[in-house]
Amino acid sequence: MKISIVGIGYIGLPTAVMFARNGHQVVGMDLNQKAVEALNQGRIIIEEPHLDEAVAEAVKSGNLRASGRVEPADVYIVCVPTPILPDRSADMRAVKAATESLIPLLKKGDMVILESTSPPGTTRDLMAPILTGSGLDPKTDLMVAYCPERVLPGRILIEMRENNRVVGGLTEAAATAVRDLYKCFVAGDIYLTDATTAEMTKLMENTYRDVNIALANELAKICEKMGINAWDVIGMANRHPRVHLHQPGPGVGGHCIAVDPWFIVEKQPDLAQIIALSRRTNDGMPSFVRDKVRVLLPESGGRVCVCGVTYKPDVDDMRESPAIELVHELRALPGVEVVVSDPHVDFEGSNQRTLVESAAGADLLLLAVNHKEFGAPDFARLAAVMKTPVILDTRNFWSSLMTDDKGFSYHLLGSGRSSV
Ligand code: SAJ
Repeated sequence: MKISIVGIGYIGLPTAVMFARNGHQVVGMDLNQKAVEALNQGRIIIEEPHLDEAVAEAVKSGNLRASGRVEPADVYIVCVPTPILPDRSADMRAVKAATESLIPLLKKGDMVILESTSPPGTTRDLMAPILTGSGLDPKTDLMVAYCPERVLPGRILIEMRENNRVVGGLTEAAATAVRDLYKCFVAGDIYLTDATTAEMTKLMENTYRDVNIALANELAKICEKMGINAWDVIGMANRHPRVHLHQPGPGVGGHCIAVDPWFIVEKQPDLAQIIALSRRTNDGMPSFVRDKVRVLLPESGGRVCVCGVTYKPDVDDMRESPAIELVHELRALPGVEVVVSDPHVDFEGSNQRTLVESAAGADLLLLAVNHKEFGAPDFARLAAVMKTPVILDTRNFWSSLMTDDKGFSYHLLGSGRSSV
């Protein structure tokens, strides 16, 4: 089949590769000219393990290319961003524009699939009415469905193949047709439902994680007050066969978990109480960490070396990163200076110098992101170059390395027994 993918970012591009590998003719469309040029040369402009080789191979095979406009096809897959607006409602402009761009191209029997994470009701109430503009009936003339991705950045190519999927059709026939299409590369099970149920399912998966992380962050604050260690509590509670507490940290980032729960709140603000409170709890973590830093620094201020600014370890993605929010909040404190070290991104030259160079003269080393490069630093050298050897570890990444006398005053987020 000929497949047009609208949006070749973190999800659209790997999806395009999967279909191209399996014999379909795929054209990826993007408004970003750089993404289009790169793809046509078999290159990528994002960081994701093995995606570069997979793209190069698919382009070479002749099954994948890019274009600056949507091309006529049998299947249209919309993978555009749905960011959040300042009032915390979903910005659906890209989905709307992408759907409108299909109107002149649609013919009877075509499939229209939405993958973008969207508020419940989007496929039925936003897309379908736009699609009627083609003169075709979205229920009887087209196959319209919502088919969300569930892949974890860093493992996208593996999870795209292996994860189970949910397909929500505007009709049963649409859900079945879309399942049969995705079967060419999905090794997991594919479950069929209606579009709105599938949209809510996608949002609840990330909301479940957000609420669980909020619970861990609340536990961290409670344990600090009570002089115990939240990481020990979590480790032991998780030995229970039906308990899976998540991990505290300086906040929740990324374009999914920090955003998606608001799409439920938007629809049912009076009912979505735990969901909204969890979002606020996690959004409050950078300020909570800032207040800890203030206590650990000399009264007049000082220099903080922040280790890691991406939204999670071992990725180059800074979207909604709580570590960046933390940097801004620290800088708003009088007399506080911040230097960032991060080998994965260039944030004010963060990847141009070593950790030891970044930490020189600092009063506090703040571990914000547990990148593998920070796994076993040379603590002796760090202590020697820093002005005051103090550590605040927000990820429990270094506690096991602090057994010998490393010359540091070590503080752990979520632990009332802060100094080892
Ligand atoms: N985090 C914690 N504590 C934890 C786990 C994560 O503080 O115990 C933080 C991370 O540091 C990060 C944020 O949460 O800032 C999100 O990271 P993540 O690894 O949990 O998730 P994402 O955003 O990279 O990917 C999620 C995944 N969803 C779930 O696991 C339910 C992925 O499967 C989805 O496909 C993706 O969102 C998406 O695109 O929606």
